[in-house]
Amino acid sequence: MKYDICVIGLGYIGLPTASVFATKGLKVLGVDVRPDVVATINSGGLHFHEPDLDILVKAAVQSGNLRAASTPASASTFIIAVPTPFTKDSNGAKIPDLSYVEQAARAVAPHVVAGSLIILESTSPVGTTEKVRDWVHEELARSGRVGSRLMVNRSQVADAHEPGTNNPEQTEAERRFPLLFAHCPERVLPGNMLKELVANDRIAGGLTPEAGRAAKELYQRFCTGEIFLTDARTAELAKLTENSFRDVNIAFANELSLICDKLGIDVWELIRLSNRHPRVKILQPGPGVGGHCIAVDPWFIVHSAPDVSPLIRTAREVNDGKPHHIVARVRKAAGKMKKPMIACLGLAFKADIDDLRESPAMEIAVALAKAGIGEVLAVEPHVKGLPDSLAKLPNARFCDAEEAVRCADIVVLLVNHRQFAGLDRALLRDKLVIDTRGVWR
Ligand code: SAJ
Repeated sequence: MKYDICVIGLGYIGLPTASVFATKGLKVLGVDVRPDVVATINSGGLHFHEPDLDILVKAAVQSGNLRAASTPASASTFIIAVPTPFTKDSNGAKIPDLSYVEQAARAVAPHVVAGSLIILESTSPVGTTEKVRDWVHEELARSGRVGSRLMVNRSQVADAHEPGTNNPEQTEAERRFPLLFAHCPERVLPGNMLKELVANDRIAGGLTPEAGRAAKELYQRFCTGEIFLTDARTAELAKLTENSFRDVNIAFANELSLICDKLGIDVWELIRLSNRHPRVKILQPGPGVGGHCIAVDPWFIVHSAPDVSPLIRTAREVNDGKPHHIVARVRKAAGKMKKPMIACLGLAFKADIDDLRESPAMEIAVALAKAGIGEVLAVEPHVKGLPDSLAKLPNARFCDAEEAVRCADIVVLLVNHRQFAGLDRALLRDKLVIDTRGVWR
């Protein structure tokens, strides 16, 4: 059977995207390397929490339009939505890890036909869509589907062009076996994904104008926002720019919180008042910046242009430094107490979700438990038990919020989950409270 779309990677982006296309009547094959994820989705279930996504996935699977599998199959369009984490080089510098994208590109190659559209949705460093094209063509050559002697050296073709522009020239193989490549980054906010997936404006960046137009036409099947055409490199940098913009702005708020701690000023009041200026809109400080996007993507810019990105780098460093500052505050609060009970309220990377990836709250709870500053009573209403990195430590146990606060000497509010805002404040009396989110002011 030939599918309309084959989506590689059924995570936070791939699964909602596959499901929404399926509910619009397209035949979608979702591919994931994890057999448990494939089985869960085929039974109409969900392997992570996102409001209302369960209903969408169930509807998509029950309609018969969405099926999950472990390997790709023939389709008109391939969407790559796999992780792009960073790794460290031998000098400790953060560098993008494109191995999942490469694996996905090579895996779809046997299933493409002339005219297939291949879309990279994963947030990626500038130039990755071109790499996807080259990996696919390498596989085509390797398998003999285009004569390998036709694979002229692409770098020779590229040399003739201004670096940083999409190269309009094609290799002979590309002329004989035309494929359309585009980068169409997502912009959905975890916790509000379904609404934003449909309503947000999008960017479709083609390696060729034709590829951009084909991608735009596809997303118009469900996207009610405007879709802007550009080239792939601009689209790649636009996505990184959006998340870096937010990171820099949060870093400003976090730096203010450090200044206020030093000067004995309430940072929340300061920001509230400053924001009454018509052109000032300061974000909120917190225990640090988490998640798999904002804490990662700015590094992709820094990696590709290190000499000219000191602001973006420093913002990352300010935000990454914030968890250490909170640990130091807890240590100071513990003072000479012997093994105090420390309630850590929240482990997720932000409010009302279950995602612990790159979570500063987790980093803080683990650091407190490891340092043996006290006994950590970890509270996270959106997960079932202690995550592995805490479970293996002797000084940590899983609690519900009320029990943790009752037992605690020090209460550290790390995530502004709705449930914590409603906590009986009388329970906080006589406790040392460190509210990193300004919830209980
Ligand atoms: N945070 C603060 N203070 C704030 C706002 C956020 O400390 O004022 C923290 C949060 O607690 C969290 C982190 O920043 O730890 C990131 O949270 P977020 O809500 O700002 O963003 P994400 O990571 O959930 O989603 C972002 C969004 N990007 C932008 O808003 C520019 C989303 O639109 C992207 O689609 C997503 O990254 C992504 O997938 O790239």
